Amino acid sequence: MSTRTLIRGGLVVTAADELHADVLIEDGRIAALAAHGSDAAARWTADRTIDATDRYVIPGGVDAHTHMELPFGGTSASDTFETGTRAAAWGGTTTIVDFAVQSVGRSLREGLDTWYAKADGKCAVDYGFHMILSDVNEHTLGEMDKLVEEGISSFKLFMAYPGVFYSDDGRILRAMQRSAHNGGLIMMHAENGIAIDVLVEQALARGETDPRYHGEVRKVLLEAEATHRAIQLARVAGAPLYVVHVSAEEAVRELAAARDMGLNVFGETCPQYLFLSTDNLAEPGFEGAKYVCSTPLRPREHQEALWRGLRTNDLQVVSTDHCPFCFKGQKELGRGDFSKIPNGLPGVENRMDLLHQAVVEGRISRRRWIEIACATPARMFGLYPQKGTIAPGADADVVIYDPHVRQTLSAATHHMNVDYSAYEGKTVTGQVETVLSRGEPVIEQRTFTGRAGHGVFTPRSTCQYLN
Ligand code: DUC
Ligand code: ZN
Ligand code: ZN
Ligand code: ZN
Repeated sequence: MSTRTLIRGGLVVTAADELHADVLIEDGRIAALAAHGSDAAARWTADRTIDATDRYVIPGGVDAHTHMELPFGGTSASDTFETGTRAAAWGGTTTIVDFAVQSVGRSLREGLDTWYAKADGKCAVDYGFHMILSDVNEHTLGEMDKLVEEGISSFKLFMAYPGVFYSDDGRILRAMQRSAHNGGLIMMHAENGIAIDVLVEQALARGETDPRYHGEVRKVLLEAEATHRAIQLARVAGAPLYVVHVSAEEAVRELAAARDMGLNVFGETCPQYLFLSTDNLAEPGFEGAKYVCSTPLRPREHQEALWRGLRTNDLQVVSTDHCPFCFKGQKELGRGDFSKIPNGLPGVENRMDLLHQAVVEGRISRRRWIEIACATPARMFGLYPQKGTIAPGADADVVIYDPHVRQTLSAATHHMNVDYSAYEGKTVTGQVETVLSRGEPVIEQRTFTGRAGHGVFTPRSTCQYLN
């Protein structure tokens, strides 16, 4: 039996348009849009009708960078696929692309199967995977081709974290050459980890152990250098490149220069780099540990360059790099040694609201909000138009967003499984009211009505931006 849902009276906002339209949903997909008050819309009947008057009707968010249950620094990210995707739904994100990890000495297959098992039957919203390459060798390279066919069309490499995820330039070049051939997109963690480790050792030897030194040793120049090097390697290989979690103005300049040359080079930033800074890392006592992530938070001046990059399209995507660790018992592992603080910030629940706040403040337009948070990540990672838009045939992943409500972000009210908020006490205007995932209500009037296992693995095609 077919179920029909009607969303009436809202302002439909996509990356391309804003229109007062009613939206008809049938069997989990968008069936049609018609002007609000038109004869066509007036004739529609449905099993359920959602009144969206004075609200926005937007595509569900696509967060292309999360780390649920990531093993890191002798502990594991505190959100499971169950708690993390539930929190995503609360925050208006209906698709995540998480990172499966290859362990050194193991195959991609083994790593991927481990991540399929972690997520299977647990997720509240749909999910895909990128693959982290920790051990590029002949076998791995062959496996990349098969993964692209399986819908895992992007691969993350690390120029940081020697001895853990790190790949040297030769391995990076080989993986890029392979991606040039199989259509995969290389995602780069661009920081010179070899140099950083020297600075870490020297800082600790001087007794500089507080969280703020995490920001000092992970220098802007070493992000810019690695970004530049990654771009040159990608040029040599003839491969596209997506640089993750760009935090520094100098790195944005490298991306802008590459794009001006016409290269398929893309950049992502994250809410923490847009809203937080080294001031947070320097909070008194050990509080700064809450803000330890890599790339690190930067001095406040860098925020303007990132916003500018988002406006000029030198940066195209805002993802969260959601990788939460509790302050108690996890961040505390680094008391007396900042290098032992597990790296990562919670944020999957906050992204849509923080970016809407940027709309309220006039930093970006409403359509650009949807573009950087929904449409472009979907296109970048081969999910469009199934995800990232509201158009006939698309999955009915739809958020009813109230742009007027003011809310204060806090660990006391968030749904992420972590004991602090990186945005504690911050007031923003706008809030998710109702969320549909493939037509099913998962949040209804700010009550969770979804279930673990509703979300399914979503295979992806290749990047839809390559020229
Ligand atoms: N950066 C983080 O902050 N956490 C996980 C991995 C990474 O690259
Ligand atoms: Zn209207
Ligand atoms: Zn990274
Ligand atoms: Zn990450």
